[in-house]
Amino acid sequence: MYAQMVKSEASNDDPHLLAAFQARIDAGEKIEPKEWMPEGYRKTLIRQIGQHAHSEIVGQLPEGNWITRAPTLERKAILLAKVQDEAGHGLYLYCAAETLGISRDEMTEALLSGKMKYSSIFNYPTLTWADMGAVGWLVDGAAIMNQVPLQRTSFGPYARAMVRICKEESFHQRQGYDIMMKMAQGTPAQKAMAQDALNRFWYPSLMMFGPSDKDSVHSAQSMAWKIKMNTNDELRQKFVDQTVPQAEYLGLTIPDPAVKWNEEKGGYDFSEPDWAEFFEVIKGNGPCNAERIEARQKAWDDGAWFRDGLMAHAAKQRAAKVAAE
Ligand code: FAQ
Repeated sequence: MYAQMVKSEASNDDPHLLAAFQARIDAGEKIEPKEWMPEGYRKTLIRQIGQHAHSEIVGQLPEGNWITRAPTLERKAILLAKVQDEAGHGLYLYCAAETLGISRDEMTEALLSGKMKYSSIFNYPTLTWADMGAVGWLVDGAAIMNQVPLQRTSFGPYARAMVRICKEESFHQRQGYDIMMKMAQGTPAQKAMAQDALNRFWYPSLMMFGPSDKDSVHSAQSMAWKIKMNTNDELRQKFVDQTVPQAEYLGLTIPDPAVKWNEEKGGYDFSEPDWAEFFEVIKGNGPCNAERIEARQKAWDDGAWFRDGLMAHAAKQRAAKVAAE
Protein backbone atom coordinates (compact mmCIF):
# COMPACT_ATOMS: atom_id res chain seq x y z
CA MET A 1 0.00 0.00 0.00
CA TYR A 2 2.70 2.49 1.05
CA ALA A 3 4.89 1.48 -1.92
CA GLN A 4 1.97 2.09 -4.26
CA MET A 5 1.30 5.45 -2.64
CA VAL A 6 4.81 6.74 -3.06
CA LYS A 7 6.03 4.97 -6.19
CA SER A 8 5.09 7.44 -8.83
CA GLU A 9 5.18 11.17 -8.35
CA ALA A 10 4.35 11.65 -12.03
CA SER A 11 1.30 13.84 -12.22
CA ASN A 12 -2.00 12.84 -13.85
CA ASP A 13 -3.63 15.88 -12.30
CA ASP A 14 -5.78 18.34 -14.21
CA PRO A 15 -3.45 21.18 -15.43
CA HIS A 16 -5.98 23.89 -14.41
CA LEU A 17 -6.24 22.55 -10.89
CA LEU A 18 -2.45 22.25 -10.74
CA ALA A 19 -1.97 25.87 -11.83
CA ALA A 20 -4.52 27.13 -9.28
CA PHE A 21 -2.84 25.05 -6.58
CA GLN A 22 0.61 26.43 -7.43
CA ALA A 23 -0.80 29.98 -7.34
CA ARG A 24 -2.05 29.36 -3.79
CA ILE A 25 1.37 28.05 -2.75
CA ASP A 26 3.12 31.02 -4.37
CA ALA A 27 0.79 33.40 -2.54
CA GLY A 28 1.87 31.83 0.77
CA GLU A 29 -1.50 30.20 1.56
CA LYS A 30 -1.64 27.13 3.77
CA ILE A 31 -3.07 23.92 2.30
CA GLU A 32 -5.41 22.05 4.65
CA PRO A 33 -6.09 18.27 4.62
CA LYS A 34 -9.54 18.26 3.00
CA GLU A 35 -8.59 20.66 0.21
CA TRP A 36 -7.61 19.54 -3.28
CA MET A 37 -3.92 18.78 -3.70
CA PRO A 38 -1.85 17.08 -6.40
CA GLU A 39 -1.13 13.39 -5.76
CA GLY A 40 2.61 14.07 -5.84
CA TYR A 41 2.25 16.74 -3.15
CA ARG A 42 0.35 14.34 -0.91
CA LYS A 43 2.83 11.50 -1.48
CA THR A 44 5.85 13.73 -0.89
CA LEU A 45 4.36 14.97 2.37
CA ILE A 46 3.58 11.43 3.54
CA ARG A 47 7.18 10.44 2.75
CA GLN A 48 8.77 13.44 4.46
CA ILE A 49 6.47 13.77 7.49
CA GLY A 50 6.44 9.98 7.96
CA GLN A 51 10.24 9.84 7.82
CA HIS A 52 10.41 12.73 10.24
CA ALA A 53 7.98 11.03 12.67
CA HIS A 54 9.94 7.77 12.53
CA SER A 55 13.16 9.72 13.19
CA GLU A 56 11.71 11.22 16.36
CA ILE A 57 10.61 7.80 17.61
CA VAL A 58 13.78 5.88 16.65
CA GLY A 59 15.74 8.91 17.87
CA GLN A 60 14.70 8.12 21.44
CA LEU A 61 16.84 4.97 21.43
CA PRO A 62 20.40 6.37 21.45
CA GLU A 63 19.60 8.70 24.37
CA GLY A 64 17.22 6.31 26.15
CA ASN A 65 20.33 4.14 26.38
CA TRP A 66 21.81 6.62 28.92
CA ILE A 67 18.83 7.46 31.16
CA THR A 68 19.74 4.87 33.77
CA ARG A 69 23.39 5.94 33.70
CA ALA A 70 23.05 9.74 33.93
CA PRO A 71 25.67 11.10 36.34
CA THR A 72 23.26 13.03 38.63
CA LEU A 73 19.57 13.02 39.47
CA GLU A 74 19.20 16.42 37.81
CA ARG A 75 20.83 15.24 34.57
CA LYS A 76 18.62 12.17 34.63
CA ALA A 77 15.43 14.25 35.02
CA ILE A 78 16.49 16.53 32.16
CA LEU A 79 17.37 13.65 29.83
CA LEU A 80 14.14 11.84 30.67
CA ALA A 81 12.12 14.96 29.82
CA LYS A 82 14.00 15.39 26.54
CA VAL A 83 13.44 11.81 25.44
CA GLN A 84 9.74 12.10 26.32
CA ASP A 85 9.56 15.26 24.20
CA GLU A 86 10.87 13.28 21.21
CA ALA A 87 8.03 10.77 21.68
CA GLY A 88 5.58 13.69 21.66
CA HIS A 89 7.12 15.06 18.43
CA GLY A 90 6.68 11.67 16.81
CA LEU A 91 3.01 11.65 17.81
CA TYR A 92 2.26 15.16 16.46
CA LEU A 93 3.95 14.21 13.20
CA TYR A 94 2.13 10.88 12.83
CA CYS A 95 -1.13 12.79 13.38
CA ALA A 96 -0.16 15.32 10.67
CA ALA A 97 0.64 12.48 8.23
CA GLU A 98 -2.63 10.69 9.06
CA THR A 99 -4.59 13.70 7.79
CA LEU A 100 -3.19 12.81 4.33
CA GLY A 101 -4.90 9.41 4.25
CA ILE A 102 -2.32 6.97 5.61
CA SER A 103 -2.73 5.22 8.96
CA ARG A 104 -0.17 5.03 11.73
CA ASP A 105 -0.19 1.24 11.39
CA GLU A 106 0.69 1.48 7.69
CA MET A 107 3.54 3.89 8.43
CA THR A 108 4.89 1.66 11.20
CA GLU A 109 4.74 -1.40 8.99
CA ALA A 110 6.57 0.51 6.24
CA LEU A 111 9.29 1.49 8.74
CA LEU A 112 9.71 -2.06 10.00
CA SER A 113 9.88 -3.53 6.49
CA GLY A 114 12.49 -0.94 5.44
CA LYS A 115 10.21 0.78 2.88
CA MET A 116 10.23 4.01 4.86
CA LYS A 117 13.38 5.66 6.11
CA TYR A 118 14.35 7.46 9.31
CA SER A 119 17.24 9.85 9.85
CA SER A 120 20.68 8.35 9.23
CA ILE A 121 22.03 9.93 12.44
CA PHE A 122 20.23 7.47 14.71
CA ASN A 123 22.20 4.56 13.29
CA TYR A 124 25.32 5.66 15.16
CA PRO A 125 25.99 4.39 18.71
CA THR A 126 26.15 6.55 21.85
CA LEU A 127 29.22 5.24 23.65
CA THR A 128 29.83 7.68 26.52
CA TRP A 129 27.96 10.26 28.60
CA ALA A 130 29.61 12.98 26.49
CA ASP A 131 27.59 11.66 23.56
CA MET A 132 24.47 12.98 25.32
CA GLY A 133 26.08 16.41 25.07
CA ALA A 134 27.05 15.94 21.43
CA VAL A 135 23.59 14.64 20.46
CA GLY A 136 21.80 17.57 22.11
CA TRP A 137 24.23 20.17 20.80
CA LEU A 138 24.81 18.86 17.27
CA VAL A 139 21.88 16.57 16.41
CA ASP A 140 19.19 18.79 17.91
CA GLY A 141 21.13 21.78 16.58
CA ALA A 142 20.94 20.36 13.06
CA ALA A 143 17.29 19.40 13.57
CA ILE A 144 16.42 23.00 14.55
CA MET A 145 18.30 24.43 11.57
CA ASN A 146 16.14 22.24 9.32
CA GLN A 147 12.88 22.67 11.22
CA VAL A 148 12.67 26.41 11.92
CA PRO A 149 12.05 27.12 8.20
CA LEU A 150 9.54 24.23 8.13
CA GLN A 151 7.27 26.29 10.41
CA ARG A 152 6.48 28.17 7.17
CA THR A 153 5.92 25.03 5.10
CA SER A 154 2.78 25.06 2.93
CA PHE A 155 0.88 22.16 4.57
CA GLY A 156 -1.03 23.52 7.59
CA PRO A 157 -0.85 20.55 9.99
CA TYR A 158 2.90 20.09 9.36
CA ALA A 159 3.68 23.80 9.82
CA ARG A 160 1.68 23.98 13.05
CA ALA A 161 3.27 20.82 14.50
CA MET A 162 6.65 22.34 13.78
CA VAL A 163 6.02 25.43 15.93
CA ARG A 164 5.86 23.48 19.17
CA ILE A 165 8.56 21.04 18.10
CA CYS A 166 11.00 23.88 17.47
CA LYS A 167 10.42 25.37 20.92
CA GLU A 168 11.25 22.04 22.54
CA GLU A 169 14.23 21.37 20.27
CA SER A 170 15.75 24.66 21.42
CA PHE A 171 15.69 23.44 25.02
CA HIS A 172 17.23 20.15 23.86
CA GLN A 173 20.05 21.89 22.07
CA ARG A 174 20.76 24.09 25.10
CA GLN A 175 20.87 21.11 27.48
CA GLY A 176 23.31 19.32 25.15
CA TYR A 177 25.58 22.36 24.99
CA ASP A 178 25.43 22.61 28.78
CA ILE A 179 26.68 19.02 29.11
CA MET A 180 29.50 19.76 26.64
CA MET A 181 30.43 22.91 28.57
CA LYS A 182 30.62 21.04 31.90
CA MET A 183 32.79 18.33 30.36
CA ALA A 184 35.01 20.69 28.38
CA GLN A 185 35.70 22.65 31.59
CA GLY A 186 36.17 19.47 33.64
CA THR A 187 39.20 17.21 34.13
CA PRO A 188 41.50 16.49 31.15
CA ALA A 189 39.84 13.07 30.83
CA GLN A 190 36.36 14.66 30.70
CA LYS A 191 37.50 17.17 28.10
CA ALA A 192 38.96 14.33 26.04
CA MET A 193 35.59 12.54 26.19
CA ALA A 194 33.85 15.70 24.94
CA GLN A 195 36.35 16.00 22.07
CA ASP A 196 35.90 12.32 21.19
CA ALA A 197 32.10 12.74 21.08
CA LEU A 198 32.48 15.77 18.79
CA ASN A 199 34.87 13.80 16.58
CA ARG A 200 32.37 10.94 16.16
CA PHE A 201 29.20 13.04 15.73
CA TRP A 202 30.50 15.84 13.46
CA TYR A 203 30.21 14.21 10.05
CA PRO A 204 27.05 12.18 10.83
CA SER A 205 25.44 15.51 11.90
CA LEU A 206 26.39 17.10 8.56
CA MET A 207 24.78 14.11 6.81
CA MET A 208 21.43 14.80 8.52
CA PHE A 209 20.74 17.55 5.96
CA GLY A 210 20.67 14.99 3.16
CA PRO A 211 22.89 14.49 0.09
CA SER A 212 24.59 17.42 -1.62
CA ASP A 213 22.26 19.47 -3.80
CA LYS A 214 23.46 17.84 -7.02
CA ASP A 215 22.34 14.42 -5.68
CA SER A 216 19.12 15.54 -3.99
CA VAL A 217 16.33 14.04 -6.07
CA HIS A 218 13.39 15.70 -4.32
CA SER A 219 14.59 19.23 -3.52
CA ALA A 220 13.50 21.07 -6.68
CA GLN A 221 9.87 19.90 -6.61
CA SER A 222 9.63 20.03 -2.81
CA MET A 223 10.86 23.62 -2.80
CA ALA A 224 8.43 24.63 -5.55
CA TRP A 225 5.64 23.22 -3.35
CA LYS A 226 7.15 24.78 -0.17
CA ILE A 227 7.40 21.38 1.45
CA LYS A 228 11.07 22.21 1.83
CA MET A 229 12.11 25.84 2.29
CA ASN A 230 15.88 25.54 1.67
CA THR A 231 18.25 23.22 -0.14
CA ASN A 232 20.26 20.63 1.79
CA ASP A 233 23.55 22.45 1.16
CA GLU A 234 22.17 25.83 2.26
CA LEU A 235 21.13 24.43 5.63
CA ARG A 236 24.37 22.47 6.05
CA GLN A 237 26.36 25.68 5.50
CA LYS A 238 24.23 27.57 8.05
CA PHE A 239 24.76 24.77 10.56
CA VAL A 240 28.55 24.85 10.14
CA ASP A 241 28.56 28.66 10.44
CA GLN A 242 26.62 28.45 13.69
CA THR A 243 28.52 25.53 15.20
CA VAL A 244 32.19 26.36 14.58
CA PRO A 245 32.20 29.39 16.96
CA GLN A 246 30.32 27.31 19.55
CA ALA A 247 33.08 24.66 19.39
CA GLU A 248 35.72 27.40 19.75
CA TYR A 249 33.95 28.71 22.84
CA LEU A 250 34.09 25.21 24.33
CA GLY A 251 37.83 24.97 23.53
CA LEU A 252 37.16 21.94 21.30
CA THR A 253 38.39 21.32 17.77
CA ILE A 254 36.15 20.52 14.80
CA PRO A 255 37.63 17.28 13.36
CA ASP A 256 38.17 18.81 9.93
CA PRO A 257 41.42 20.65 9.15
CA ALA A 258 39.70 22.30 6.17
CA VAL A 259 37.39 24.35 8.43
CA LYS A 260 38.35 27.96 7.74
CA TRP A 261 36.46 31.26 7.56
CA ASN A 262 35.96 32.36 3.96
CA GLU A 263 35.52 36.12 3.88
CA GLU A 264 34.34 36.13 0.29
CA LYS A 265 31.42 33.77 0.80
CA GLY A 266 30.75 34.99 4.34
CA GLY A 267 30.83 31.46 5.74
CA TYR A 268 33.19 28.66 6.71
CA ASP A 269 34.81 26.32 4.22
CA PHE A 270 34.56 22.69 5.33
CA SER A 271 34.98 19.14 4.02
CA GLU A 272 32.03 17.16 2.69
CA PRO A 273 31.06 14.08 4.68
CA ASP A 274 31.84 10.66 3.23
CA TRP A 275 28.79 10.29 0.99
CA ALA A 276 29.50 6.60 0.32
CA GLU A 277 29.08 6.00 4.07
CA PHE A 278 25.83 8.03 4.08
CA PHE A 279 24.30 5.99 1.26
CA GLU A 280 25.30 2.73 2.98
CA VAL A 281 23.66 3.90 6.23
CA ILE A 282 20.39 4.84 4.52
CA LYS A 283 20.41 1.50 2.70
CA GLY A 284 20.33 -0.18 6.12
CA ASN A 285 24.03 -0.95 6.54
CA GLY A 286 25.00 1.52 9.29
CA PRO A 287 26.49 0.47 12.62
CA CYS A 288 23.14 0.28 14.48
CA ASN A 289 20.42 -0.12 11.78
CA ALA A 290 19.60 -3.73 12.68
CA GLU A 291 19.52 -2.97 16.42
CA ARG A 292 17.23 0.06 15.96
CA ILE A 293 14.70 -1.80 13.81
CA GLU A 294 14.79 -4.78 16.17
CA ALA A 295 13.92 -2.46 19.09
CA ARG A 296 11.00 -0.91 17.16
CA GLN A 297 9.79 -4.36 16.05
CA LYS A 298 9.81 -5.56 19.68
CA ALA A 299 7.87 -2.48 20.82
CA TRP A 300 5.33 -3.06 18.03
CA ASP A 301 4.94 -6.77 18.92
CA ASP A 302 4.77 -6.07 22.67
CA GLY A 303 2.05 -3.47 22.07
CA ALA A 304 -0.20 -5.79 20.03
CA TRP A 305 -2.39 -6.72 23.04
CA PHE A 306 -3.03 -3.02 23.73
CA ARG A 307 -3.94 -2.20 20.12
CA ASP A 308 -6.23 -5.22 20.00
CA GLY A 309 -7.88 -4.19 23.27
CA LEU A 310 -8.39 -0.65 22.02
CA MET A 311 -9.94 -1.85 18.75
CA ALA A 312 -12.23 -4.27 20.61
CA HIS A 313 -13.34 -1.46 22.92
CA ALA A 314 -14.02 0.87 19.97
CA ALA A 315 -16.01 -1.89 18.18
CA LYS A 316 -18.06 -2.49 21.35
CA GLN A 317 -18.84 1.22 21.67
CA ARG A 318 -19.89 1.43 18.01
CA ALA A 319 -22.19 -1.61 18.42
CA ALA A 320 -23.75 -0.08 21.57
CA LYS A 321 -24.36 3.20 19.71
CA VAL A 322 -26.02 1.40 16.76
CA ALA A 323 -28.21 -0.62 19.17
CA ALA A 324 -29.30 2.59 20.93
CA GLU A 325 -30.35 4.31 17.66
N1 FAQ B 1 18.63 10.16 6.64
O1 FAQ B 1 16.18 14.18 -2.33
P1 FAQ B 1 16.65 14.22 -0.92
C1 FAQ B 1 15.55 14.91 14.79
C2 FAQ B 1 16.98 10.30 1.79
S1 FAQ B 1 14.55 14.91 13.45
C3 FAQ B 1 17.93 9.22 5.94
O2 FAQ B 1 17.51 15.36 -0.52
P2 FAQ B 1 14.45 15.11 0.78
C4 FAQ B 1 14.99 15.25 16.14
C5 FAQ B 1 15.65 10.89 1.35
O3 FAQ B 1 14.59 10.44 2.16
C6 FAQ B 1 15.57 14.35 12.10
N2 FAQ B 1 17.53 9.41 4.67
O4 FAQ B 1 15.40 14.02 0.05
C7 FAQ B 1 15.70 14.49 17.17
C8 FAQ B 1 15.57 10.40 -0.08
O5 FAQ B 1 15.24 9.02 -0.08
P3 FAQ B 1 13.76 8.49 -0.61
C9 FAQ B 1 14.75 14.10 10.92
C10 FAQ B 1 17.83 10.58 4.10
O6 FAQ B 1 13.38 14.36 1.47
C11 FAQ B 1 16.90 14.93 17.69
C12 FAQ B 1 17.04 10.44 -0.52
O7 FAQ B 1 17.82 10.38 0.66
N3 FAQ B 1 14.34 15.35 10.32
O8 FAQ B 1 16.66 14.64 14.57
C13 FAQ B 1 18.51 11.60 4.77
O9 FAQ B 1 14.07 16.17 -0.18
C14 FAQ B 1 17.54 14.20 18.69
C15 FAQ B 1 17.36 11.67 -1.35
O10 FAQ B 1 17.43 12.86 -0.57
C16 FAQ B 1 13.51 15.39 9.27
O11 FAQ B 1 13.04 14.37 8.79
C17 FAQ B 1 18.92 11.35 6.10
N4 FAQ B 1 19.62 12.24 6.81
O12 FAQ B 1 15.42 15.79 1.86
C18 FAQ B 1 15.12 13.32 17.66
C19 FAQ B 1 13.17 16.76 8.76
N5 FAQ B 1 18.66 12.65 3.93
O13 FAQ B 1 12.78 8.98 0.42
C20 FAQ B 1 15.76 12.60 18.67
C21 FAQ B 1 12.23 16.76 7.60
C22 FAQ B 1 18.09 12.29 2.77
O14 FAQ B 1 13.55 9.06 -1.97
C23 FAQ B 1 16.99 13.04 19.18
N6 FAQ B 1 12.84 16.19 6.42
N7 FAQ B 1 17.60 11.06 2.86
O15 FAQ B 1 13.90 6.99 -0.58
C24 FAQ B 1 13.54 16.90 5.51
O16 FAQ B 1 13.76 18.09 5.66
C25 FAQ B 1 14.02 16.18 4.28
O17 FAQ B 1 13.31 14.98 4.17
C26 FAQ B 1 15.57 15.88 4.28
C27 FAQ B 1 15.90 15.09 3.00
C28 FAQ B 1 16.34 17.17 4.28
C29 FAQ B 1 15.98 15.02 5.48
